[in-house]
Amino acid sequence: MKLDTDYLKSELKKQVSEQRYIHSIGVAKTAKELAIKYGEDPYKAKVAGILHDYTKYWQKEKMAAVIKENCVLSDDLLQYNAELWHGPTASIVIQEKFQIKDQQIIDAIRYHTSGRENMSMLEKVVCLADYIEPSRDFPGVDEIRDLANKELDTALLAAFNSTIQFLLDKKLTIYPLTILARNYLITEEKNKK
Ligand code: DGI
Ligand code: FE
Ligand code: FE
Repeated sequence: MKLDTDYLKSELKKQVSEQRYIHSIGVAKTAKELAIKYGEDPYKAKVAGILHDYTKYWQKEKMAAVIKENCVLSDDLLQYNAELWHGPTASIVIQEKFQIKDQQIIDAIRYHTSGRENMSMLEKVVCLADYIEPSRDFPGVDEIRDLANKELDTALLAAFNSTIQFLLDKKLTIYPLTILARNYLITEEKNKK
């Protein structure tokens, strides 16, 4: 059964700021376009895009409770930056709230911030769309937008490099999955040659 995406949007609107709502609609649109380009399901990309930041403004305590209650989520998350908590918690909350059972959509939401090794095509398009949707504006975003139309993996690698550089500059910890995601893409690229 397909969910009405206008309904999902109206529910998202109750959870986030106006700016975050616009961002999420942008991610949904960009993820759908990338999905079409790279042979993934555009509906799944749109749903994951709309809902990926659903819990972004939840209190830390509320997200921590979701992480502790759900053993599918690794509790090492709690030792890292709370910015990382909203993807995994959203992936849990939306299952009950919207009766979403599609594991690909759930994982695309769960890993949209950190990435991981061996990401599925849906995970890749949602993660990349999150970086390059139209309202995003940071140094280098246009280069990543150009790359996204030619080489998905190269664009995603550039996005992870940019995040890791940002974290290094700010002297913040780096979540291990982000490092593993980057290593994996580099190794894949070398193996292709
Ligand atoms: O939720 P968004 O703002 O749309 O984007 P996002 O889900 O990619 O969250 C990005 C924030 O998470 C960004 O400010 C960097 C921060 N962050 C903190 N620690 C890490 C991290 N991002 C990654 N990938 N890895 C980390 O270790
Ligand atoms: Fe996010
Ligand atoms: Fe986002």
